[in-house]
Amino acid sequence: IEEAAAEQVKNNILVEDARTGLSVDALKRAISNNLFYVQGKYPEIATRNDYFMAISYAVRDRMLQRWTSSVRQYISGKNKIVSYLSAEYLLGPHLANNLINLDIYSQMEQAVKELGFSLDWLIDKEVEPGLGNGGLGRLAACYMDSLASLEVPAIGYGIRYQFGIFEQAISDGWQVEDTDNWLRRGNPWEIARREISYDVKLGGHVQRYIDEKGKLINNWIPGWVVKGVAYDTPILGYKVNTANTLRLWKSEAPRTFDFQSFNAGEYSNAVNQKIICENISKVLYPNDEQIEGKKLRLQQQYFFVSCSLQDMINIHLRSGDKIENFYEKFVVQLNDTHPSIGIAEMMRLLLDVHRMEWDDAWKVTTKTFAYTNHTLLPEALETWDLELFASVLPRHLDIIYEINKRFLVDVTLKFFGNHQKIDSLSLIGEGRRKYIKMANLASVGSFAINGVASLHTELLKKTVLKDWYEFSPEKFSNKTNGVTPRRWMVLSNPQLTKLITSKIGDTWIKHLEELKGLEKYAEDPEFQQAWMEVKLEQKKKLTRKIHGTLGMIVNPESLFDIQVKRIHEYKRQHLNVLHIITLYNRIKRNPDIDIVPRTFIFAGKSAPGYRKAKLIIKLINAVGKVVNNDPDVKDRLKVVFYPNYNVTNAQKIYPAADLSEQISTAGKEASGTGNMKLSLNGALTVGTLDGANVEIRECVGEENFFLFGLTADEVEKTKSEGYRPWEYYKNNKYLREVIDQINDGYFSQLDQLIFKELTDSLLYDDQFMVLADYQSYVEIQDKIDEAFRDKSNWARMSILNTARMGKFSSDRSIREYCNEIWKVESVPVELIDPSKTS
Ligand code: C3B
Repeated sequence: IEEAAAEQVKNNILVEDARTGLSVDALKRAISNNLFYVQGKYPEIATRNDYFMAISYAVRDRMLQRWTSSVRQYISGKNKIVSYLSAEYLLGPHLANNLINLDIYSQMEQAVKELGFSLDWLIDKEVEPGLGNGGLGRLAACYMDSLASLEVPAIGYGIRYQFGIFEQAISDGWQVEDTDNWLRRGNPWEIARREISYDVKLGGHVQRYIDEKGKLINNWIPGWVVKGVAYDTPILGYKVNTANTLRLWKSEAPRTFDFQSFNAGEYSNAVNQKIICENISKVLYPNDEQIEGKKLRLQQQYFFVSCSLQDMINIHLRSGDKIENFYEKFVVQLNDTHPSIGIAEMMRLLLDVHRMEWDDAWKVTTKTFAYTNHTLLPEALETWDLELFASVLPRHLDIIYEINKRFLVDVTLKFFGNHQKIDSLSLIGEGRRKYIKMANLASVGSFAINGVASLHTELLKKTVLKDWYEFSPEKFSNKTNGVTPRRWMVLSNPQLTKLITSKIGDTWIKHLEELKGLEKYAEDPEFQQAWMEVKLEQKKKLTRKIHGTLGMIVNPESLFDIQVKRIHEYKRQHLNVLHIITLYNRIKRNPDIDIVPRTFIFAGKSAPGYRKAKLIIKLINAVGKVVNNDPDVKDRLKVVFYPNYNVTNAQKIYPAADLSEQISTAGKEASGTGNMKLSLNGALTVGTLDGANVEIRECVGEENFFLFGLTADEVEKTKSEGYRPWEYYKNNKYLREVIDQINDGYFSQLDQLIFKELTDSLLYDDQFMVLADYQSYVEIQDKIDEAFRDKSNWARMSILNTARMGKFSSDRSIREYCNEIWKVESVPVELIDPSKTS
């Protein structure tokens, strides 16, 4: 505190300023002021939300100096800005994170306490912005944190969905969805910048003519126009002056449009237009790795990408620079193919608005964009029906045809006569209907292409992007994902943070490799004990949470076996369930059997239209109901489905995990990031050689990782030789027993139909090799049972897991992107003195 105050004096800022002061007294005064002047309340009638808002505004005030200073430096300076384009940001609650990054957590805790409340109580009040589905959106949030913490100039662009990812409730074991009205109590973290807005054209047709200079003009006459308004949220770096901007676009009706209809006396028509325009940023599509080829989704993608590119060009030109140098000011990262329409939009803006020639425009475009691929699943590869595409973006279709025409000339030169190659690289697919391949548009228009874990990148080069790799191998590289240790350790596990810091100081928070320093304590019995006490404390907290939410009592001394992530067949939550039933059957056969008590905790959402995933949720709950209530089990097994998995809940679950389930079919999970957060928090992993598991195992040591299952190569080989899941069922009596029980209605009050779709797909198709991996999974789980009995050894392995996770900080990932793709450097921000800006 003293240092901060001295810093303020140095910078000539009034130490006790109500908006910037960092002392407990200044914070108290700020909160009271905000309660009175912003919320219009006095303590006797203020609600918990009023206090939450008052404290949040006090925090935001303290961020604003950093924010405006950062913006000024970026716009005026010559430095390059990273522009991250993402349809999703899964930020999680801001308050606690901002307190940590501002380094005023303890002062605020004290200030709130002196006002008669607990800070935790207010932190728990925040409704998180759930503007993403899962890993991809959360990665974007971690990357924004690391960019700011590394003082890299960056803007994140996206959509300000009015409704984020749905809220999940469980009713009779089934998932039910409710709308996520996250803005209903206001959002203290954003600033609406009404003056920053852009028009976005949609639909209509293209008029072509030759102008007086003999130049071909393409005039896009839109069917309608929407306006995008900027809503900015500051993203603070950890203990630095940098505060970057997350700029989310809200769609509205442009005024001019309303006037036309109003003038014509068509009042209801005008109102209708308003609704249609606002619809674009209304709701996040809740599908994860499954495309839904809906027109509105394409409109969303184009809407935010067009606003963002117009904004970047505007920023660039305002600094007095020429459009030809755009790529020297901005580098644009495409978070999967969702924003890849940006490549055609950039061409349109350069050609039609800034009147550049094709070759010059193409040069600028292809020096601007880089593309990250996040999945190998064929059903997640975006394509757009050509007719639908033309009805939304007629001008872009022309442009894509032209890009393709020129590109295929190069392809033909390289792969002369190879029609397979030409078909596969073409931006247009020709099936029963023609379609546009967005991964191909992203690949042709980007100077760099990366996967998100080493195995994933290798598989990309061998499978979905094989022909691209052969055509331009120099574009490819790997950038293994990472997670921010600020949110995923300092914020969510303060007790472990404290214990670690007591041994190795606190610089590991910015340099996660320093966790290595813990290795030498791994065998120290005292440290082991302290370590396991923290774990137990976190498990007790989660136990209380489970009791509060579900009314269930679980034993905090039991092994917390945790699988939390989106529900998807490839992630194989049902393999986990088969193991639970296997243990249950052992107990039923021999009620006195000695097994380690376990609490199986599941959490995750299913896409609302994904029937089999929803059925898996039902199965987990159905098995839970039987297992949890069977007296023979004597509470040795408990199955918990924790509802509404989101960032808020994840923060409470990860610290309590003993075992991290990372059991996807090898070759299917691009990286995973939950695997990193869990291991960082001292959980041991049971996993396949998939995604980043491979690298985690390399780092923590194979003796500290529970490996099982087929490798990606073996999966392919088994499939090509004709995989028959039925054989596994027939030849394994325990597996047979488990599947038969599900089928016979043992877990569904004798209803034999309910799970049939699931068991049939396991027995006769089993795309995800659940039955093939069953035996190996059960065997490794038996080893885990054994390992958990040796408390000291388990503690040692747990400590080593944390100690060796340094690589998986998103700071490391972002450094790699900066050095190897973006070529940007950090720019320390000088603070502006607000009292001296006139
Ligand atoms: C996810 C992948 O499924 C994860 O393996 C990966 O760790 C993250 O992205 C981040 O790279 N993913 C997602 O959440 N949504 C998609 N549409 C595609 C991938």
